[in-house]
Amino acid sequence: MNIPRPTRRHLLAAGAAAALTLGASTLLPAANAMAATGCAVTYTANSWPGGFTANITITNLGDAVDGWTLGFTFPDPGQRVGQGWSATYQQSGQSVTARNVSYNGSLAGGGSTTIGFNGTWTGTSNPSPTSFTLNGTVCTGSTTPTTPPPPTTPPPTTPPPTTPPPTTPPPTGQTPVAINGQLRVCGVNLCNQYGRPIQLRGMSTHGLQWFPHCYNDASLDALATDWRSDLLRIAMYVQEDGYETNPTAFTNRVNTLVDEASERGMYALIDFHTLTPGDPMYNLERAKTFFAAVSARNADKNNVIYEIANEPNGVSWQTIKNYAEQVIPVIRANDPDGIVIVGTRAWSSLGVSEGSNATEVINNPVAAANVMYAFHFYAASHRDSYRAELERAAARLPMFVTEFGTVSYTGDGGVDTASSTAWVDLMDRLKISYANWTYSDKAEGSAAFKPGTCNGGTYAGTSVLTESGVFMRNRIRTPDTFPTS
Ligand code: IDC
Repeated sequence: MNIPRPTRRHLLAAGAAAALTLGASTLLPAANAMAATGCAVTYTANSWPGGFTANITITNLGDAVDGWTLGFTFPDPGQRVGQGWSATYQQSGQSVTARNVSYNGSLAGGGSTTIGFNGTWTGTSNPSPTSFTLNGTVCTGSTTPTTPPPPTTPPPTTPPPTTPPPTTPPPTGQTPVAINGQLRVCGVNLCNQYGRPIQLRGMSTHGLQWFPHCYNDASLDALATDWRSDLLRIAMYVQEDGYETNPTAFTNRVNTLVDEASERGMYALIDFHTLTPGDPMYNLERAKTFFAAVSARNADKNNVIYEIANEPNGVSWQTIKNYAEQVIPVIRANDPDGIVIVGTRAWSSLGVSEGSNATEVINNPVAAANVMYAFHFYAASHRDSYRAELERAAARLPMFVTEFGTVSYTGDGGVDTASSTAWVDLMDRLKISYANWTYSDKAEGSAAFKPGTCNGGTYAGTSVLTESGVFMRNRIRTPDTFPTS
């Protein structure tokens, strides 16, 4: 029998090191198009006490594959995959599988792709996996050793954005959705269809049950074209005369507003606005029912983001995480690439307002890909210490400010211009997306419109705006700088 000799190839690994790889396993029948017949993997990890970021470059050394699964085993039982990007991860014990996402499933012979994840570890070291499989075939590429943990503070790791999908055509329109397309989380960033980090800036509705008349063609036109908003957050209260009183009507109302945002090229952030009670588990079944419906209805859209619990309070991060890990699969079953935003402890303050901090999330992230974490603040109540914690967290977690006010946490009172400016500057600098509370005419300081505005037909310009509205419109309507390649 004539067994072909394995061919030897060199692969230049990212960075300075060159890894010698073997294109082996040519014994597999070529007829099996889904089997990789040879592969090389380069695994690099930056570690700090308790956490790490891993990047994995997969090179297909055999026939082209259409769809792939990478398998590997962590050497240490304390190693866990957290937030991942460019692949869907599953972990069972120490075994991990990473499946391709839609844009990187086709790997030509000789083609490569890079995926990654943030992870946690508990042992005395954080060893790299040493054996990888691609569609069941053992890869013979070498791995590079894990960087030894630095003694104290973790490095601010911002994993590089993944290679953009090669075939994305230039945008055909100028709206935020036309330019950016389907978003995904990459490292700690929100990335557009070109794999480049972006920031979305926009407004939140008030409670749909109280201000239905504020969301109409004229007001949404003004939001899209006069404010040049990138997104509309649709705040659907669950209690307080909200969803629980008429699930069908509120679901329909949310879907209609998703359509209105879509028509105007804005992203739609569907907010399951839990507040009191603060335990999201109280609403678990309602959340599953609601998100099953809206994710099925909107699965084909590329502009929908799901916020599954507005402001958990009085509950542990573990409880919130348990809730998220039950609701996310319901969404993913219908809309696999939709981004999900998870509320954090203490009114989405990353725990700070209950004396904790972001470490509880960093060390125990939600076990799902394409997830971001919510941070909320009210500028007249929350200042330097909250800003510092958001900045610290944002170096390690994908953060999204799904709600903030320029006033006090009551939603009322005067605008704190200095603090609001510091906050918006910070979010701009870190490319943290945000939605301001509220695009409504309620007689309270946080509302953008003067009382009575929603009874008339004019929403554009500044004459209808409050001090908060003028401030936010000025900040939101400056040109976006979305990268397109
Ligand atoms: C407030 C509204 C206020 C309303 C109240 C009802 O501004 O008009 O009467 O809710 O519960 C949040 C919440 C958000 C609050 C807002 C201001 O997410 O629902 O809205 N806030 O208090 N978290 C911190 C502040």
